[in-house]
Amino acid sequence: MSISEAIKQKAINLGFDAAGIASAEPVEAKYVKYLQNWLKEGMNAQMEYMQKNFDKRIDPDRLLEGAKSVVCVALNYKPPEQTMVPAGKFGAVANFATYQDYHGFIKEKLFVLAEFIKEISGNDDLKFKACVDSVPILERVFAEKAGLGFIGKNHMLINPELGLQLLLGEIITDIELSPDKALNSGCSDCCKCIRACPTGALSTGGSFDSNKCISYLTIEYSGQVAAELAEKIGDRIFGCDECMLACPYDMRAECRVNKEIKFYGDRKYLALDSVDRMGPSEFEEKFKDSTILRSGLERLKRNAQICDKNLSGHN
Ligand code: B12
Ligand code: SF4
Ligand code: SF4
Repeated sequence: MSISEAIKQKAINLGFDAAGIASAEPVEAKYVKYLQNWLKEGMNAQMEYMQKNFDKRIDPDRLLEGAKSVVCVALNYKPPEQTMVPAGKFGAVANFATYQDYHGFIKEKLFVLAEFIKEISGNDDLKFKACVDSVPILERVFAEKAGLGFIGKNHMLINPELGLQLLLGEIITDIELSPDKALNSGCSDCCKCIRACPTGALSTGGSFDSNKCISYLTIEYSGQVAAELAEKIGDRIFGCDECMLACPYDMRAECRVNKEIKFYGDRKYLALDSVDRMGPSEFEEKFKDSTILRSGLERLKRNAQICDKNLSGHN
């Protein structure tokens, strides 16, 4: 088995559902242009961090000098069971947030994988950078390049077998590995996700407007949500899965295999009155190992009020 194959096999043994390798060359010009326009048009809304580190986002060498390869991994989090919608006033949490915070979970495994790469390549001086979400790198573009899937019209990285409820991570390293080929697959003439998006954040022209995205509004945005958007949030208290759940690739996807990442079925629906009453210490205790903690109690309470209004039928 080649070193590259052994690394991918190790990633699977560590509990990832897919692994692939991309060269660390800068991303193609079409992606650079897309990102430039996206930022110029203010599609990043108030996520100022997206305006920073442009060079790093498109070129791994800016993140790790001498970068040669990017080992990309994906973790399937499609829940094995559907939680019943409880009667009463509850806010729905996006599936990724019904697990323990994935950032630490994936990063720990990437460090083990990096140690393995050092060992198998016999290179003690190997340089690497482990990335999950917050590192400025276009994760979906590298995952696509590494053959893990294709980028759909909902902008998600879609693997034909595993679907799109996938979390991504990467190891940028300075050793030369054999790159995989990108998949030859795509959405063809389907547009289900665009029709399913409650706010029109997605367009057939390929744009993605964070200003309208419920995931952005409920997780990242801290101001008051404009009334016409607030009513479209419905009962979504944290994140949004609509453009994924509408996708045929999700319907036929396998469910999560990894049983190591902690799943909290009871976080799928949060009682709105209990969020309203929640104090800081209860919030920290309940969500200490959750991505919900990062957004803070104030935002969660604001979202609960929006959901409450929507469920009461007046806005
Ligand atoms: C900022 C961000 C957000 C923002 C903005 C979303 C967005 N579409 O950019 C908000 C808060 C809205 C968000 C929401 C979500 N996010 Co988010 N987010 C990120 C983050 C940190 C950066 C993404 C980014 O670079 N955006 C910039 C824009 C320009 O990127 P883009 O729309 O994907 O477009 C690029 C390519 O896809 C491609 N492209 C796309 N369309 C087209 C069309 C044409 C014509 C061309 C040429 C190119 C092109 O070109 C662009 C490159 O420049 C990444 C982590 C990372 N470091 O990458 C996670 C990440 C993308 N998020 C993730 C997840 C899970 C989500 C949510 C599902 C969470 C939820 N359930 O609420 C939603 C999904 C929303 C959606 N449909 O995209 C996962 C996605 C995994 C996957 N399978 O794809 C990531 C990779 C985190 C991770 N490590 O797993 N997110
Ligand atoms: S996450 Fe929700 S609001 Fe955002 S693009 Fe997808 S369906 Fe639309
Ligand atoms: S719903 Fe259709 S258009 Fe949207 S990502 Fe899935 S296959 Fe592509």
